[in-house]
Amino acid sequence: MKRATSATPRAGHWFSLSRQRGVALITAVLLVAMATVLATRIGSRGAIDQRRASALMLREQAYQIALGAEAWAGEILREDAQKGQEDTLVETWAMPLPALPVDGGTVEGNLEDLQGRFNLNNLVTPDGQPNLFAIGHLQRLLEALQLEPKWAQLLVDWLDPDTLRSFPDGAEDGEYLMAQPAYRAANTYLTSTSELLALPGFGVERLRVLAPYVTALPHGTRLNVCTASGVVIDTLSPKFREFSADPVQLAKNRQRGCFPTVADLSSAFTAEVWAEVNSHVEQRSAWFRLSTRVTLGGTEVTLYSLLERNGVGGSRATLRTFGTD
Ligand SMILES: [Ca+2]
Ligand SMILES: [Ca+2]
Repeated sequence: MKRATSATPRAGHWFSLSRQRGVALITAVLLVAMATVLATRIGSRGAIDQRRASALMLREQAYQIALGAEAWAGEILREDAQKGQEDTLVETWAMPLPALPVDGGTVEGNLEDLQGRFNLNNLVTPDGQPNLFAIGHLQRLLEALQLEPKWAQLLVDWLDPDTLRSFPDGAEDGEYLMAQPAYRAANTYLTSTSELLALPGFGVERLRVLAPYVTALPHGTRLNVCTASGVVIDTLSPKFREFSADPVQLAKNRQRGCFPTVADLSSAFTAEVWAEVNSHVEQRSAWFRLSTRVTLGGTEVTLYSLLERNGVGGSRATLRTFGTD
């Protein structure tokens, strides 16, 4: 009995020792596992942070290069202004800049004369009145592009300061507040042609068709007939189809400079029509859009700059957007 009682504590001691060793071993294994997980996390976080930092740096670098290209475009426009008042497609500014090498990548760009497009903000005068000439022009342009002319009226309501719905095709707050989610008419000028998407049911497909022919400049710009598309010139007046039928011929005629000139148009229109068209066309431009694409490492930055050239040739960016114009 004595032996048996003395053997029990010894066996207990052995079990307890063995359990302690087991616990120590598990703790050690856990500690190693935790240290490994921690080290891996720190390592991968570090690599991600490093990649993020270098991507941000590349993007900033690309943006600075694009700003450099913008300054260069301003210089081209200034030199162009010194050569004469006219702005045509044979001038230096109209030549696209091919991809040029920069440190670690390339930069390319092109300038477009936005006064060669129909200015949507011309639809409403600064005192809030509809501009009948511009409305007629846009209606004809829409029809020529196989789109419904009603969008001109809807856009007038979107732009004009009042909340009186135009008849028959207008829409004001009453219509927009019924939408899900509800919104209101802007009742002010557009800053981007993409705002057309706010018109009820306009849709991306119509925007894709119309976008190359329209722009959103301050009210009152004239159409530069030296750079405008044939269809934008032809729709200046009803039943006038001179330049849209053969775009190849139009481009050929423009290889020698401005075509058609304002004088060409004055003789093409009847005196009555010309009296109306005359004050809406010219042969020069003050508004250009620069598209710059910078590729640097794996980063690509596209910058759109709206450039306004003043009377003495200096230009400034009045709007900058990334990715979409
Ligand atoms: Ca010029
Ligand atoms: Ca309105």
